Amino acid sequence: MRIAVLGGDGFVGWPTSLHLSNLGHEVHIVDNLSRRWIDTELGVQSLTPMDSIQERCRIWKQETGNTIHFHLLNLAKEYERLKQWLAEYQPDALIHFAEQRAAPYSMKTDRHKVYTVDNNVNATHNVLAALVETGIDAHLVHLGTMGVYGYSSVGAPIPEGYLDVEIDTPTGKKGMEILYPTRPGSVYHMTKSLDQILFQFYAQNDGLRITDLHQGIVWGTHTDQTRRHEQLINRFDYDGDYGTVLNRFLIQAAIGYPLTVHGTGGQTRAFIHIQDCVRCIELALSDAPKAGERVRIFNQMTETHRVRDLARMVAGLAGAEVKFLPNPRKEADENELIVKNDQFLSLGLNPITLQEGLLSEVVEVARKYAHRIDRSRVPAVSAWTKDIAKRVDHDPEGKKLKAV
Ligand code: USQ
Repeated sequence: MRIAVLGGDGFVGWPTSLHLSNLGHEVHIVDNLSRRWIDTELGVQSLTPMDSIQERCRIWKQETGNTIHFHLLNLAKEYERLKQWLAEYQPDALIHFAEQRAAPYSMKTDRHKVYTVDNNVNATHNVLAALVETGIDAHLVHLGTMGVYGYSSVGAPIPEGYLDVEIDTPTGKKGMEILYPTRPGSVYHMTKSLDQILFQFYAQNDGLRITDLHQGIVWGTHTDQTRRHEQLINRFDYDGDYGTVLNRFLIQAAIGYPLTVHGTGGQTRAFIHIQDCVRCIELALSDAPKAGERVRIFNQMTETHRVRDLARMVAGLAGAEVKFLPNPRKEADENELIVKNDQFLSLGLNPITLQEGLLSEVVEVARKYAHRIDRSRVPAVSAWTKDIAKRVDHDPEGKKLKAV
């Protein structure tokens, strides 16, 4: 297949591009390199040293003989160029990662909220409108998030995207299937909820073939393909905005920094290893919906864990101290979470669960590149409201925090 990986320079986009290229697909990365610019804005860098996208593609060619093409294009701002690109390359499938993906970054200031909505919603809508206009019958696979469901304890498993409900009508009860009600917990998660409505409309109105993957929190850094050469290494975020919880704990343990548990650490979340992410995308591609079919929604996660349990586990593994901090987010202190993921299991996913070997691998990578870490960038300083900002003012090492 000819596959466009939109956002193929990012944390999941890059290993996905390698995985699909390794399977023999013709891969085209379309990216505006915004994630690299955001690092510059924040004054942080990936824990791992990343080469330019062009150099990464050159090393891949040298290693495997396969070409990954790179196209510099801003999907949210360059609609006409996007249309021309689609008409010229006629992809069979598009994987859409091209969105600002950090909840704390999206809550930093009003400017960051506006940027996240502008970038994410426009990118998605531009892709949909351009597919209709060019008449290209490509399968669109979108990276959504488990966070669209929200994190209140419902006491029942979260289904894969749709909920069967019964409504009262004058002639009696009527069964209906609806999109599971969204309850986003950040502006970033809200954009993914909006994406769902855009998908529903374009599938129903224009027969676009769309799969939405509601992904959990990704952990790990390497996949089989990024391990092949030092210069194919994946990016690895540790800072308070882009680092995600389990990877942050592992990195913190590696550098002797107290593990930063927000609140009581009672938040239960869904997780998936990065190797399984790329496998899930392969599986989703192999099972495309037909025109006229409703949007196919998969829960792309393999297990759930409570944040404080993860902290205890990492502390035990790597000998670290755990600190319970004022929570910079507005979220439930404690929640239960049961999630269905039957569709990927039935397609053949054999989940990688939290294993000591893979956890230790992350700690090893963090130790190797520890000299690149700026400890002052570890605390999470983006507060969800102005009131919360007043409470979150010291880092776990007792230093006064300054928002960047
Ligand atoms: N947390 C801590 N300490 C930390 C960092 C986070 O206790 O140092 C807590 C947070 O308060 C939150 C939980 O861990 O309760 C998860 O935070 P996270 O930063 O790991 O994940 P989140 O902000 O939800 O976002 C990440 C990705 C996003 C993806 C989402 C999947 O950045 O792109 O969509 O995970 S999910 O969480 O399932 O919605």
